[in-house]
Amino acid sequence: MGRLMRRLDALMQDSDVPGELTRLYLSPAHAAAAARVEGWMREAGMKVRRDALGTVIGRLAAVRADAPVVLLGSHIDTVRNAGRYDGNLGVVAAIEAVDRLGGALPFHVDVLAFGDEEGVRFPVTLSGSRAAAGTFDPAALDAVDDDGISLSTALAAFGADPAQAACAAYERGRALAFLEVHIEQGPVLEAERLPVGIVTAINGATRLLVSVSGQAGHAGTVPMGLRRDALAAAAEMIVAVREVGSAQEELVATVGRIAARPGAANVIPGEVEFTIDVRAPQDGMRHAALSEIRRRMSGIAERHHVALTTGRSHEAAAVQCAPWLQERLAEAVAAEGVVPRRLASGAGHDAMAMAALCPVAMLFVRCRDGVSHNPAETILEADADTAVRVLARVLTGLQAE
Ligand code: HGY
Ligand code: MN
Ligand code: MN
Repeated sequence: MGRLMRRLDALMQDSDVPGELTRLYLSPAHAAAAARVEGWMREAGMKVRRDALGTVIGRLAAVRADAPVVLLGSHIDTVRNAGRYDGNLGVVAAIEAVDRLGGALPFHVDVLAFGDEEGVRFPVTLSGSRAAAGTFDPAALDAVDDDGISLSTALAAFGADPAQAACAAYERGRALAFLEVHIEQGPVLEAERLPVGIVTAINGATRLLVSVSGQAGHAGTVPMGLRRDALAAAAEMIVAVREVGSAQEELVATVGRIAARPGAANVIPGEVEFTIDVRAPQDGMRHAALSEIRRRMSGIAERHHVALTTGRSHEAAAVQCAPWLQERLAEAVAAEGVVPRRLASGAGHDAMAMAALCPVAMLFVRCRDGVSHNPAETILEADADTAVRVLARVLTGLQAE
C-alpha cells in the first residue's frame, strides 16, 4: 500500500467517536487531523499556516513573492459514521501532487484543508471555503451546536481568532484557479469502468430546518379527532417532500434528521423538528420544488391544527466548473490513457464556495457501488494515483500559460 492510502488510513484514528469515523468541525478529532495534515504538508516542503476559520494552508512558494496562486484542497471534516475518502482524499492527493512537482512553479500552490464542508456540528456549512473566498457571513459565528456552543466560542477554543475571519479571504484576482479531487459518491464512473471523471457542474442545494408545534397529550385519553399531533403531521410532510423530490428526474429531496419531543411512547408528540435537503442542477428547479414543498406542508399543518415554521440553514447556488479548466483536466486525463468523461455532481463541495473567488474545477475518483457517507466507502489505490498524476500534469501544464 502506498503512502497516499496509508495516510488516509492513518486519518481514521482522528475520530470523535471510537470505532467509527466521525470528525466534526473544531472538535478534538479535527484538531488531531489538522495537525497530521500539517505535518504531511511540511514533509512535502510546504510552509504551513492556519486561517481564522481553522483551515490548514500549506504553500509551495513560487520564486516571486508577488506571484499569483493556484489553490488545491478539500475538506477533512466528515459526516457521522463516515467513509474515509470523502474530503480527505482531496487533501491528501493534493499534498501528493505538490510533492511530485519537484520544485517551485511560476505561481504559488496552496493546499487547503477545510474543516467545515459537511455542516454537521453547526447549522452552517462551507465556513472555511467561504472565508477563503471572501463570502463568509460573520452572522454565522453566532450559530450554535447541539450543546449550545457558538461557532465563535468553538473557534477560539480551537486556537483560531474569529475576529479575523475577514482576513482569511484570498485577494480577488490573485487566485488563478481552485482544483478539487473528490470521490464521485455516485455510480457513474464505476458503471463505465473509468477511474476518474471531470465535473461539469455542481448541483445547487438548500437545507431547511422545519419545526412543527402541536400539543403534547395523553396517548390513551385524547380522541384521534381532537389531537394536535406534531409527529403525525410531520410524517405526512415527509411523504410530501419525497413526492415532490420524485417528480423530476434531476431533482432530489431528503429528510435526513428528525427529533420528536417529549419522546415517550404514551405521549402524543407536541414538538417535532426535521431537516429538508433539496438539490437540483438548475436553481429555478430547486426554488420551484421548495415552493411546492412549503405549499404542501402548510396545507398539512392546517389540517392537523399545528404550527409550522421553517428556517434555512444552508443555501448554495448551482456552480458551473470553468470550461477551460475542464479542458485542462480532460487533456491530462487523456494523457493518462483514460477517456475523459464529463459528469455533474449531485453532492455539494467546497468548490461551490470557492467559485466566488476564482474559476473552479473538480476531478472525481471512482468509488465502489457509488457508496459514500458510509463506512463502506471504498476506492482503488490505482485510481487515486491516477488522480494525483492528473493533478500534477494540470499544475505543470498551467505554468505554460
Ligand atoms: O451534502 C453534501 O453534498 C456534501 O457531502 N456536504
Ligand atoms: Mn460529504
Ligand atoms: Mn465531500
